Amino acid sequence: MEKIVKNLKSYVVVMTGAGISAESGIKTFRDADGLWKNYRIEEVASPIAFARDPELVWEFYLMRRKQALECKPNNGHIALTNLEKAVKQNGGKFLLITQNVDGLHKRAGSENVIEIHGNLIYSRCAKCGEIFEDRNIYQEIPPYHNCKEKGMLRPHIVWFGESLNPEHLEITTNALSECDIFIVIGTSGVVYPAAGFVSIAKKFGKKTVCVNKEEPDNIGYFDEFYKGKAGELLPEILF
Ligand code: BV8
Repeated sequence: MEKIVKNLKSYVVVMTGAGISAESGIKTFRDADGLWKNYRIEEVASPIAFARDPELVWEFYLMRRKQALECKPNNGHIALTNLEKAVKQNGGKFLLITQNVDGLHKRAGSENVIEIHGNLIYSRCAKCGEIFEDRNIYQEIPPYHNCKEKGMLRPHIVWFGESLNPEHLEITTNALSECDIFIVIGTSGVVYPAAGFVSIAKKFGKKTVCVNKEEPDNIGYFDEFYKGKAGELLPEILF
């Protein structure tokens, strides 16, 4: 089968979404049985929702934190770890941008990863701002920080209406301007600014490739589209 990355001495940038974790048993957002079927986004994934009902928001995120800790990386995650190793061994460069908050890429061994929407196993103090690794499945919610201001803890997640980390955006824009190929895997192409990264890559004249179970919303920006499941396709077609 034709390979996506034909020259390993390239600068390869990959972006993933919830679809790459589906075969690990983690629900996506917008598929038929997706997360947003049981919860309205506005009720659980925005600062207003958190101010209005911190218990409901913590319930939602602790359910996902527990699930993420119980799940394992699948062949799709592992194929990307292997691609990163092969590219680096051949003098190429590699960056993995993920919208996912489940931490599975790092657990699969990916090294150069930026988690642009945060990570479920980190919490942040709403008062002192400290961000720390937190695997607790709290019984008492919302939890409070042990700092002197006793701030309420929140998930270290980028919610709707919140800006992404400017450093992540700078790394992403630089990578899209310098890379040879931009591969987008397992995302519906609905949420911005992430869904707009492929149009930036196109503006810089880069090769753009999509691997997805179905056509994403922004399919028009891709030079190549491989339809199927990441866990099955990636080990065969990446390199
Ligand atoms: C921002 C954390 C500037 C939460 C997420 C009005 C007010 C404010 C903002 C907006 C607004 N209107 C629009 C916006 C911008 C908004 C946005 O884009 N909204 C959308 C809904 C239109 N964006 C933002 O708010 C962003 N911030 O713009 O800041 C700003 C500031 C103030 C005011 C205005 C603007 C912040 C966006 C980040 C939101 N946080 N996550 C959480 O995770 O709990 S987004 C959430 O969606 C997840 O991170 C997820 O990763 C992301 C994208 O979803 P996907 O990963 O694509 O998942 P999905 O289920 O949709 O698709 C899965 C795909 O996989 C499918 O195509 C399926 O076919 C495929 N698939 C399934 N199985 C497989 C597979 N493919 C391969 N193999 C398989 N096995």
